[in-house]
Amino acid sequence: MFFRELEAALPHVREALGRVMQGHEDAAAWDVVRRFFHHIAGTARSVELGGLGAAAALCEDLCHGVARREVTPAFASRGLAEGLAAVEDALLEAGAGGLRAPRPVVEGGHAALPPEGREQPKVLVVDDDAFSANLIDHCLRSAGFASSYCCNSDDALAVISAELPDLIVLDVVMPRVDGFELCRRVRAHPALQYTPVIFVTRQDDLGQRIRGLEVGGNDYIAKPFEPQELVARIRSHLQRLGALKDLAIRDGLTRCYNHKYFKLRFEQEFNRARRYGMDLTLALVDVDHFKRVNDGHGHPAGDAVLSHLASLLMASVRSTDVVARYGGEEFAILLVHAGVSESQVIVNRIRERVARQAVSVAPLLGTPVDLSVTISAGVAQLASGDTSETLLRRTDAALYAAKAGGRDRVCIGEAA
Ligand code: GH3
Ligand code: MG
Ligand code: MG
Repeated sequence: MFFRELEAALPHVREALGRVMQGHEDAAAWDVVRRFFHHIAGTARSVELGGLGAAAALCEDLCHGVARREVTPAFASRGLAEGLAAVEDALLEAGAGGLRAPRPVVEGGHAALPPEGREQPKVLVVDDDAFSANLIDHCLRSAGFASSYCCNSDDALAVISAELPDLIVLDVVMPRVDGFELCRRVRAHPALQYTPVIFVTRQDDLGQRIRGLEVGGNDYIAKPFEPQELVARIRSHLQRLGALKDLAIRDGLTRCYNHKYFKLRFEQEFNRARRYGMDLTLALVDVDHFKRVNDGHGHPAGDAVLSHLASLLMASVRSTDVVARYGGEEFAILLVHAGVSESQVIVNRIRERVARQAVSVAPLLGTPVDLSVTISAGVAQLASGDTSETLLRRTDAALYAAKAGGRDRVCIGEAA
């Protein structure tokens, strides 16, 4: 339906655009063009053509820009002609590929919408030209980012420090504090050292691009920019940053969270459970006689056992629970919204699985061996008198009791 409507409107729009391109001061023609792009901007997202929607929104902005005398009709009509060509391409593609399943024009244009419950990446645009800032902002919002912009580079650092965006788009040429200087200041801020910065430079200005990299910028995009390219570059930088952040909080061998991150989350979850009166249970899991595995089969075999155990732990709890490598062969599990009795059941089930499932370890030379290990665990629930230290201590004491009691068992921490 959407495509048929567009197809029907195309001849009128082509004609109207032809008139405005020839320099006619024709308000009715401008209106036809503006309404056409307005319609696409509003509807394209819902038919999985988010990229086309973003491009149409830019075209609509161009029409407004002409009406407000912020851009010349000649400048705007070139952009509009490109916008129209994009619509025609989408129609051709829809005709070839079937009207029901159009492909997004901007790669991942629709997929860019954040999954439920996940926060949209925050992007801040700094550009002294309000029109340009608005255009970029609009384009980023259409692609699913939480974008905002700032037109005064004097205020920008304060805004950036307060907002701590995930990525910054910086115009180069700005009065007083230019983009390069601003980038230098951003990099000097401890919380912003790794925040990707993308410069908006003049076309073909190699000097600007090089300076941008020298002052700590990560990338550049030339003006007039291609929305699809800007969105693709931003997405790629954010992905890389996400991978980097993940690397910093995970243990290299087992891929579960590391001790440092566990401590942080433990405090957060402890405070949250306290504030909202929710259940929270901590479990500490330790491999029994692990030294024997290393001594008997070598360190790499021990590593394989730890890796396998971590996967089993992560697969056995809810995605909101936190599994971390607490020490060498000791793991911590934070069971959120869970009391001690259900946690005991969960941890005991894990214990049974570990004891049942041998890990097949393949040495470089020779035949694979099946290694069986057992685990001991201590489990304790947050009680009213607890601090995070006492909860940890009670859990540790329960683990000690499990070891002392003969291993391969789960013990409950004594009441606080
Ligand atoms: P218990 O049942 O009392 O816990 O005995 P255990 O042998 O498991 O405990 P102990 O603390 O005596 O030994 C733990 C061993 O774990 C010693 C250490 O070399 C080994 N270990 C720690 N980290 C790693 C690791 O990353 N890989 C391997 N392969 N071994 C590790
Ligand atoms: Mg051990
Ligand atoms: Mg140990």
